Amino acid sequence: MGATWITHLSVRKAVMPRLRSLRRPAGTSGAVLLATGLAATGLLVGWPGSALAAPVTTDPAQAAAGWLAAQFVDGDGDGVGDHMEVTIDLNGDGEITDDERFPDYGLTADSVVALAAAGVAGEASTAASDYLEANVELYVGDADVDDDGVDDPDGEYYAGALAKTLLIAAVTGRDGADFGGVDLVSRLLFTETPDGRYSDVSEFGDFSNSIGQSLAVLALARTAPDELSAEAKTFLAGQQCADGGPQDGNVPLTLGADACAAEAASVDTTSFAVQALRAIDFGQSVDPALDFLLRSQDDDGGFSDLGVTNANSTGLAAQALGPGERDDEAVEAAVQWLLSRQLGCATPPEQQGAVAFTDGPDGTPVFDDRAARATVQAVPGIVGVGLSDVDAAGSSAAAPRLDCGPAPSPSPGPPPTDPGPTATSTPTAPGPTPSDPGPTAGPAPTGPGLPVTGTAISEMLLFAGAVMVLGAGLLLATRRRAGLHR
Ligand SMILES: [Ca+2]
Ligand SMILES: [Ca+2]
Ligand SMILES: [Ca+2]
Ligand SMILES: [Ca+2]
Repeated sequence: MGATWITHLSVRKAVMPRLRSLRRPAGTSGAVLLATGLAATGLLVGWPGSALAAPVTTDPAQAAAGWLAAQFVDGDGDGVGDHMEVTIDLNGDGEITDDERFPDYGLTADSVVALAAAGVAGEASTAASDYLEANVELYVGDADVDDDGVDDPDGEYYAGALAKTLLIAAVTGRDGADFGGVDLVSRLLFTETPDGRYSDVSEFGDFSNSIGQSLAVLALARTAPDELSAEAKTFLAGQQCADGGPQDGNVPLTLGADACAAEAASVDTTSFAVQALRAIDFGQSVDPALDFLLRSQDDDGGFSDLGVTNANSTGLAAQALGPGERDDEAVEAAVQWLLSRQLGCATPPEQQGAVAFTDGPDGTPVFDDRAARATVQAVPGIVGVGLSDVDAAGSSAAAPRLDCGPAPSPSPGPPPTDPGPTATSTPTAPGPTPSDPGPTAGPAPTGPGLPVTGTAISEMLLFAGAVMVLGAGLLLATRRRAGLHR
């Protein structure tokens, strides 16, 4: 399907910021909440027939990565899944047609990181990276508006997307200076302000945040360390709370926010920032940020953001705390929390291997539309590899599936009696349906696409309206609205 829905420049410019809004909080609980908006949409397409021949594994991280690869949709028609998709029921008829399916570039990139962390699914990783290259300007912005081969100052440069894509180039061993024909390094540097902030250059405003800053520092440290300015290092370090109080070491999502305010506490953002700061010499210690994370850990080993203990935050914190860095027991507890949320052999085949976002009301992992976004963050945490080190080199080609005995076959056979080897994954109840994530699952739709309190969902519905109407006034209102919570 590719970009057939974006054919005219004005339409592209209208839609691009919506996509940016969609991907912007990737890796945050906000993104997780967004994933709720994928309800009833077919993002989770189930296990493709070809995957039935996939090798099996008892390794939790590899099984989770294999599940992720199985969610990839085939965008270029070669029969190989290559990207994650977001679907939006624009006309509200309860069904998803082809023009209501959109690539989710940010989640696709996150998936590449997860596959690399697990060291499997090299074929899927290559397909996804090729897809990101082929569509790079739809994600990072079209800086060369007139397509004369020279970037234009009045083009679109999205700092966070440029940073994440450059990180993908590093992870996959591709040339960040020629990624799909785009010099990601020079474009990212173009967004740097004199004070060291990587800011969106866009006619729609600047929505850059601390996660993007962290990704930019990480990506440049890996690909072009000489281009990492002293200002950029100190700018990120300067986002931390340093008052010695309960939020000391916290890095808020919003740049320039009061980092010491209770409402600015963010396990997710701090976890990204720790990884970036650890990758550079910025003249200070990362200990305060690590201490903040350790103070934030729940008694059961999990981490929460926005009040919900979840696999995203726990996976990110596990990446940041890292094995052997500060507190092995804290890391091990976080990993165990993640493993106990992995869907095991007692669940339907299309769920096996996924890591649930959180628990349902009955205390068992709930499989819903947030699973993909949760799993991409959980895998590197389980493996114990961070964003400064994760590398796709040497990954095996195939995407394995969790070893649950004989694969399901069209002809009815004896039911599998072996519950499977993943002792840590023992959900026995099927849990609530995706349309009923339960009261502990955070903002969630009460029906297809209907938000309760999720701002990301509101954003999504506004996006949907914008796509349908493409009215300048509505777009402006959408933009303004979208900016309210970031
Ligand atoms: Ca393909
Ligand atoms: Ca529809
Ligand atoms: Ca262009
Ligand atoms: Ca140009």
